[in-house]
Amino acid sequence: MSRLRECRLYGIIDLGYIDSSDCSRIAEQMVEGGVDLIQLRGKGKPIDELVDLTAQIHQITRRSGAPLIVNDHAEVAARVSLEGVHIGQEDDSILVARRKAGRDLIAGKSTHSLAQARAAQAEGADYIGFGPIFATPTKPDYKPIGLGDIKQAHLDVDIPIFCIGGINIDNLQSVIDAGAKRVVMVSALLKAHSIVDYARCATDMLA
Ligand code: TZP
Ligand code: MG
Repeated sequence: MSRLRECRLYGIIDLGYIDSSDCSRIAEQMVEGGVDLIQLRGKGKPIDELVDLTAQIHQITRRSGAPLIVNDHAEVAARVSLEGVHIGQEDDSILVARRKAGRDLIAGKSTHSLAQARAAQAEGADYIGFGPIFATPTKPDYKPIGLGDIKQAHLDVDIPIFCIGGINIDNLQSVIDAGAKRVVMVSALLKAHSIVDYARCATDMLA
């Protein structure tokens, strides 16, 4: 998992923002821009479609070495070569997700408080998402937790922490100043005029 510690920018290919037919092109651009870790998030999409898309994206990510993570569905990992699964508070436990995948892959967990961050580490998560830091249209029902707990999260938890939620180039420095070493970007990256340039700018700031 040492590779995970080196990751700074986590990009999510969210099918709520882009068409399935654009997945490969976007994965290419993320890789070119230096995105370190890539997730496919396809809320409500059939498993067969997620299997096809992850297989396509993995052709691209395997060349750069960026781990590919599938959101929610560990069963996809049982059918496609990919590196990890990301699960939420209401999803399978990490144990169940690993059992469904049938192998010991990277397991990430969404957390929305310091207590959940500590619990995820105790449960065996390899990394956590921590947020939403700011309000976000990608998860409109979640109350933002703000910047105040980021430093404490890094004291409480040893596994890599990726701050998430409403993060973009304009507010990234404030997130870094609050103690973040790693961030996730979804809409900011997917809506950027140039994903490559946007990602390069973010990775430079996080270096
Ligand atoms: N989990 C917490 S906030 C969030 C997720 C999946 C969405 C982040 O999306 P964006 O567009 O970067 O705010
Ligand atoms: Mg989930």
